[in-house]
Amino acid sequence: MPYPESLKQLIKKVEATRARRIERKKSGQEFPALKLEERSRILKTYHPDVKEEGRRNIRVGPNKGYRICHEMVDLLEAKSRIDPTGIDLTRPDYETDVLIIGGGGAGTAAALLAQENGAKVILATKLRHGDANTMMAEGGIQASTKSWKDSPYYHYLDVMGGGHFTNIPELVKTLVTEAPDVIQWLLALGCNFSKFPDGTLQTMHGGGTCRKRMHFAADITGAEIMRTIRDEARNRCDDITVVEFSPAVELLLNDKGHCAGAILYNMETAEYIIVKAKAVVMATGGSGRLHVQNFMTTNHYGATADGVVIAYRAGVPICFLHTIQYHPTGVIFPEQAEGILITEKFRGAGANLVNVDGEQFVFEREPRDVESSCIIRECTDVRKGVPTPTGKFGIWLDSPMLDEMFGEGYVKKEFPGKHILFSRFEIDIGKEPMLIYPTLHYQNGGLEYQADGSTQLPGLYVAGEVGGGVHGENRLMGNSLLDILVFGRISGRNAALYALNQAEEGDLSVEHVSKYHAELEAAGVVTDRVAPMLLPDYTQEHVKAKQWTAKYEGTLR
Ligand code: MEZ
Repeated sequence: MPYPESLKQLIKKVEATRARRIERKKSGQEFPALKLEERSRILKTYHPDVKEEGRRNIRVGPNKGYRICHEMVDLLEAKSRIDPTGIDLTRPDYETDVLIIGGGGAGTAAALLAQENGAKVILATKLRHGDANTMMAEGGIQASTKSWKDSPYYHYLDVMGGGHFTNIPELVKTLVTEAPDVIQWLLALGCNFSKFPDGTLQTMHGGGTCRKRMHFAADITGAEIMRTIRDEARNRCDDITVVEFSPAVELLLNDKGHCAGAILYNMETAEYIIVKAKAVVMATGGSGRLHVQNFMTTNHYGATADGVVIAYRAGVPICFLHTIQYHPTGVIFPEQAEGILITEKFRGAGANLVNVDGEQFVFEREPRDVESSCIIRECTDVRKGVPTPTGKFGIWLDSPMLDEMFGEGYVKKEFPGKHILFSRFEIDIGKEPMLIYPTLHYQNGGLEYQADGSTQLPGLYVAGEVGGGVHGENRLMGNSLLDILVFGRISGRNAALYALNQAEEGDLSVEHVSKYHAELEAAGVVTDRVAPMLLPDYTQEHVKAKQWTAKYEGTLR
């Protein structure tokens, strides 16, 4: 649906201020960035994380008493999908050196490095290989590859500043020092980053960066990275077996208390599959599909926190899950595209955010949590949001100013993904601005892990969004694609070395699940919910009210 007349009228106000805003930018006078104290005041008032009514204490497990969002607590206080007392673990369906749970960027990078270090690998994934947040990442990957004007030192300071200096320093150090090698690795595998005519890599700013170190492939960077490493993994099929449509529903421990595999659920046949492994890499990604506080999300269909749930049951502590990242610019209209990411690369290139009067109200490259909070404030207390035909409020992201600054066709060339998406609604984003609102984007926290990828549970390694600590309380753009590759590679390698040199054999067990159930009961948790949830349920109440099937038979509904 193109913009209706009411919005076209409002766009005129954006156009009326555009020349002035461009002029100001060209003269080097940016809209002033917020001071640290102002940032902190705005975050404390407007960021969704601070809503006390949105959170409660977990009553069980290693982080008992930790206060996080209801949606995550609901899952951590749910029962297993299986009856742990009724399973025969003596005859596994598969045996392998390293089991990787998750088929996105982190899992695939881990598979490659585990294989290179001599391991036989099974990669199990809930949907298809590559159906993951990596595939949907748009704007870029940070790395200080330009040593004449940048270094891991500046990158480190940016990551720590973005995370409000709460990040775990050792993880950050690993992230930034490994970053340039990751870019070289991707290039060697055939990843097509955007380059200048002389062949040097293009880089630009992201929110909260002091140097231009964002590498990108137009606005489909994640898809290009995923294509590259997935092809490579599939080409190593003698050693890497990919099992699709088979999410993990529990970890297996052995009688030494070490991680020793997982139970998978075959989504086609509804069978449970036992995989015995000498080491496991957890790479299940994030949790946007929990729609915390009813926020829309950029995340893929399977982002339901499965890895956090099953590792927590097995005793792995969590951290930083009290913070969730809302990406400032999600589509708020047209409603068919609601929640979809509009890359920060627009703001990195200089596109302003403007209110219903066409006025800029925030510097476009504030860190994400600050930028999102300013947008929420503008649409609520300030009452200068743009009313959408669906009864919501949004803010204009002035993409046409980029065509005016850098030449006609710039937006179409640099942002082909978004240009195509909006053209389906007969909106040319080189000529008309986009309507945005913050959208649930990233799970800042997750499972606790060390810089070598290991966790408190021997034999269990972590990589990517399922882990917490490296980004502290707020991740900066482009450090997620980096995180999945840095820690995917490290965890894959170390899981292989552990599997081949250290792992001890033992009888398989799911005793920890029985213990968890007992703990739930002792804590007085009454629930019929089971977790991991695997897929979100969007069935509306009026539809549920008419789902009258008395008894399900196989797949018949
Ligand atoms: O790291 C991200 O989340 C990212 C690159 C997103 C984007 O805005 O493009």
